[in-house]
Amino acid sequence: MNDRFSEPKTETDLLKEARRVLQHNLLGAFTKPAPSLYPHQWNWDAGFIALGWAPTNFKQACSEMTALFRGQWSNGMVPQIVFSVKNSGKYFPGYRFWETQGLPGKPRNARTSGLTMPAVHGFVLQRLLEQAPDVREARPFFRRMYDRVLLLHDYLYTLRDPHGEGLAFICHPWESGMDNLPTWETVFETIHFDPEKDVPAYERMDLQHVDAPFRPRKESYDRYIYLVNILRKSHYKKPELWNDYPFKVQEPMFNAILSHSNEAMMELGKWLGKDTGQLREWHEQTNKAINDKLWDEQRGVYVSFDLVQQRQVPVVTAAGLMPLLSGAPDQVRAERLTALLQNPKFSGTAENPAWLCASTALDDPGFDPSRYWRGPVWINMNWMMYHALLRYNQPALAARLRDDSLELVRRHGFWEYYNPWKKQSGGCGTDQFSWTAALVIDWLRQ
Ligand code: 2M8
Repeated sequence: MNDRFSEPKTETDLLKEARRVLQHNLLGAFTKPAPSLYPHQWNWDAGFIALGWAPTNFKQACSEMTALFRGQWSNGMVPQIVFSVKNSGKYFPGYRFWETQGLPGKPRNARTSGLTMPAVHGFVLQRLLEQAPDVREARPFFRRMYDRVLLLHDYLYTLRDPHGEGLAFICHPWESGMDNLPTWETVFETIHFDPEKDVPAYERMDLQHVDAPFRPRKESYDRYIYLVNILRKSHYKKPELWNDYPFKVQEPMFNAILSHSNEAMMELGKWLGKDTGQLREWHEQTNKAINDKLWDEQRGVYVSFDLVQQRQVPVVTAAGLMPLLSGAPDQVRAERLTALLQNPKFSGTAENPAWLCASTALDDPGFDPSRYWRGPVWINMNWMMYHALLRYNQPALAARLRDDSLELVRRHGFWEYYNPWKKQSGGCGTDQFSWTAALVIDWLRQ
């Protein structure tokens, strides 16, 4: 926790500081997520970071996307991490641990991990196009990126959706971007492995930068590494690998982001004179499948579906509201979701109020206000939820998400995440966090 700033900040101060954070984390072609904890390029971070550069340095915004897609595999997968050669050895699991080197289909000129992340790229591109200083000059960039993103979506709809349901599965908590949700704990209740025998020796580096109570526990890291080990041992071969693979989850936010990116790509495609029929089909199919398979009527929220156990995972998280982003819920469901956001599960009580929006419901048994993804507020989640609520004509609630986010940053600085309780409020994880800065910039430009 840190309360470095005691003076109230104006929007101009905030903007200046936010730009300074991005500049500080800039590594040339891309911007790292944070000074020490994350010294490489991360997938969805790159998308959010591009939005932060767009108003002042459009070239750098494009460069973030180009650098990330240099890591795209020939099957379309865009990796979770594209490693910086200069920063080798500063993060675990580093490039060597993944054993992706020399694999067929992996790019020759980029070092990558072997997983993917939420496909934010389509909607990021659409927002970049709106800000292009010279649309004609930028056209070749958008044309290239359009093809790349289409290839990524095709990968997700084929290799990650073997039964053509319209829902892509994730094969690792890291793919959700929300690595430490209690949801994964529930999924792992039925995955049995021996940490001594089935997990290779490893040494974490995150705890050199952030205190242990803010980061995942050892049991969670053992699970992460157990899954990576299965993937790397089979050389990331798909789809045969998936037959007995233990972790296959259809997650609502991952699919809502994909679905929303399909819509955004349709707009981009029209502008480029492309046939966008496939994107429309994907968008409609995914929204329908999110409703048919991931809605939990009792809780009034969307939840993950465990494909191995063939059952829903009844854990209430902020990700369960995110189908609002792609327009999936009908009016009745949308009202239940917005009511949930305003009830004690996310808003707290008059005696103990909360900032919006806790990553895990405040009353979930796995909730922890300062541990990574177990409860803290994340600015990228709030930013997506803000846009989702505007889509459903909820300007006041959307404004609350924006105002809470800006207030947290104003009070505490550009942290990775924040304690959701107003009475304990403070920043957690790493400071000088790029997407926090980038999305503050995006909000303040509007
Ligand atoms: C966090 O994840 C990485 C692994 O990918 C880690 O903890 O080492 C997550 O918050 C993820 O969503 C984010 O993209 C990444 C970099 O900011 O950090």
